[in-house]
Amino acid sequence: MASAGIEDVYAREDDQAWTKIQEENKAILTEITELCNRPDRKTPEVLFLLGGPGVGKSSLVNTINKALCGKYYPKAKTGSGNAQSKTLTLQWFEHSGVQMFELQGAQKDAFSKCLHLLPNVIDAAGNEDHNSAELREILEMVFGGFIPPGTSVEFLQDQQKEGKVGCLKRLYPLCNEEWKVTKVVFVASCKEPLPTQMVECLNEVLRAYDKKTGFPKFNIDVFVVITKYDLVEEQKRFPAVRQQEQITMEKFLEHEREVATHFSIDGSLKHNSIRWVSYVDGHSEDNPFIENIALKFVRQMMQPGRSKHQVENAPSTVVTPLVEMSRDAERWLAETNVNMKTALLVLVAALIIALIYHLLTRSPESKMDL
Ligand SMILES: Nc1nc2c(ncn2[C@@H]2O[C@H](COP(=O)(O)OP(=O)(O)OP(=O)(O)O)[C@@H](O)[C@H]2O)c(=O)[nH]1
Ligand SMILES: [Mg+2]
Repeated sequence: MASAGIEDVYAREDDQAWTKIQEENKAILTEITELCNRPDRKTPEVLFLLGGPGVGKSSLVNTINKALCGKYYPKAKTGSGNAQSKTLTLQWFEHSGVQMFELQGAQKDAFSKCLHLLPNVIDAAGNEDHNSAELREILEMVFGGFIPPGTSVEFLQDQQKEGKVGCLKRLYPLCNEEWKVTKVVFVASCKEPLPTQMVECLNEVLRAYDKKTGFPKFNIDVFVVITKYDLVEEQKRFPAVRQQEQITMEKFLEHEREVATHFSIDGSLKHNSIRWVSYVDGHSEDNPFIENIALKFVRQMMQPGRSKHQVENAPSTVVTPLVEMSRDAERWLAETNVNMKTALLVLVAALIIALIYHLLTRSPESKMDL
C-alpha cells in the first residue's frame, strides 16, 4: 500500500484545525507549568513504563521528550528485534530526558524555571508475557524505590537464578524516596496481543497489602496507553507513514475493550486509556496532533492525586506479636481434637492439684524460710 506523507495530512487537515490544535498545545504547556508550580508539587512524578517487547515504550519516551523540549532527540533507543536497540536496563529518563539547554521556543518559556519538576520516566525491558514470583519481586522492588536507576534487568534476573526469590531484598535493603514509582503506564500496542499474564502480574503486585498494618503496599495509579494508533485505517488524523500493516477501526475498538476489561476500567475507558501515536526515527517531522496526545498525557500524569489521611502516612501495626500468638493458640485449640483437649485439661488440673498439695504439705522449716 502506498503510504501517505506527512504533507498529505497537512493538506487534509484544514488550516483552522491545525492552528487550533497548536493553540491548544500552547495552553496545555501553560497548564503543565502551573502544575509544576503548585505548592504541593515537591518532587517529580515517577512513571514506570511496562509492556511487552516492541510495543513502543522507548518511542513513547522520545515523543514525550519532543513535546516537552520542542525538538526531536531520539534519546531512548528504539527498534524491537534488534539486539543492539533492545532496552535491557531500567533506563531512567530524568525529567523526561529534557535538558535545560535543549529547550526551544514555547517550551523554553514554559519550563526553564521548573524543569526539575517534570516527570521522571523509567523505561523497562520488554518482558515476555508471564506472571512469576520473580517478576513480581522485581516490580515490587522497583515500585518501592529500592532498585537504583540504570540497573540491568538481566543482572536482577541472574541474581534471582543464583539466590531465590527474596534475594533482591537482601541486595537492596534501602529505599530511596525519589525512586519510588508514583504511576504505572502499561503500554500495549493495538497490533500485538495483550500480554494478559503480565497484566495479571501487575494487578497482583498493586493489590498487595502490608500484612502487619493492612494498608496497601503501593499507592500507584495505573494508566494504559494503546500505541500505534496511526496504523488504524479509518482514523484521519495521523498519516500512515510507516511501512507497517494497518488494522481496521473495528479491530482497534475490540482491542481497546479487551484492554479495559483486563484492567477493570470499562467504565472509565476515556480517562484511563490513551490512544497513542509516537514520533519514530525517520518520521519525526512536527505534528501538533502527536504533540497534543503527549502533552495531554503529561498533564494527566501531573494531576494532583487524593491527599492522604494522616493515619495513612504513619500506619500503625495491627497484627502485633501478641495478636499473632493468641491467634496461633486459638487456631491450635480449634484444630486439636476433643480427646487431646480433655487430656490437656486433665494435665493442667493435675498440675494445679499437685501444686496445692505441695504447698499444704511443706515442712514447717521451709515455711519459716519464707
Ligand atoms: N507505526 C508506529 N510504529 C511505532 C510507534 N511506536 C513505536 N513504533 C515502532 O515499533 C517498534 C518498536 O518500538 P520501541 O519503541 O523500540 O519499542 P519498545 O517497547 O521500547 O521495545 P523493547 O525495548 O524491545 O521492549 C519500532 O520499530 C518503532 O518504530 C507508533 O506509534 N506507530
Ligand atoms: Mg525499548
